[in-house]
Amino acid sequence: MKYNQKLNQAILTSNSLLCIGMDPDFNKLPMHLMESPDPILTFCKDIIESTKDVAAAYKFNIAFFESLGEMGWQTLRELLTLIPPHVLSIADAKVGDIGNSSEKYAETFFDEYQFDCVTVAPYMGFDSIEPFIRREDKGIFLLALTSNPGSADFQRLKLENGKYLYQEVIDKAVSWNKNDNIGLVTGATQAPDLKAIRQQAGEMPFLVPGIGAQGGDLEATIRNSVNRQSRGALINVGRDIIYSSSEENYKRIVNQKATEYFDKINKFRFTLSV
Ligand code: NUP
Repeated sequence: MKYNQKLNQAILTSNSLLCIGMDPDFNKLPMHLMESPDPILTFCKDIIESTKDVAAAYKFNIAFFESLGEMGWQTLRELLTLIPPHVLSIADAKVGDIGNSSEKYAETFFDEYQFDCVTVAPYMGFDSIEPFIRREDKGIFLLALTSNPGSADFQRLKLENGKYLYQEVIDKAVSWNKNDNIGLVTGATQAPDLKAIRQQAGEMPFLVPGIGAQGGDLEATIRNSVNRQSRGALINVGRDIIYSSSEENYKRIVNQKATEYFDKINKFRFTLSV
């Protein structure tokens, strides 16, 4: 199946734009999990179990798994088998290197781990991106205007042609999108700019982190980033959902929190603003 078809099917089948941010941090786990033989694995399994009915995608931030050593990669492999088949799996690894090396990153995430897509940094240009977009069944989210304060350091630099650097990235992404498998990472903390980015990017999918712990405005984010079909954006929420309770019954609370996001996101994308 073509990547874009898979992405659209994930959104339609789940009736959701919610992407669950899988960023497991040992120090933030509910205390009672310390008795489990593998607290991180148990936690992540519980999170998937409690959110899979409202999720369109899961985004695994690779740093949180790599930092666990070999166990981390093993955990990742096991967790990927638990993602429902219609749901999109995203490797948030922000890769991109000379072509020869990018090929290996593509093999790692697409073949060895079978992710549907990966986040890629645009800094090294087309040949660093091509190995990821060559394949029609896989996709990328290219960092455009990120959610962090440092995003202004480079992304908002004005070029000689009058555009911001991030706008140039978007224009290039549009021109490279022959296989319909490029999306953009656009931060929810940049909500006012998302409207213009949507206009510039056409129907391209967005991956939008920055809701919850980073304080992005959910309503403005949704209204400004969805495409003409009220789709085309995956709204990532990590800490605000996965650490919403540290009690023994945390699975129920996590489910409630994720369902609240699911409902609010759908309300904002399907109703006009007042
Ligand atoms: O611009 C970006 N902002 C961002 O927070 C691009 C990202 N990939 N992320 C990632 O999204 C970040 O590394 C983390 O994995 C997640 C946000 O998590 P949270 O703030 O919802 O907990």
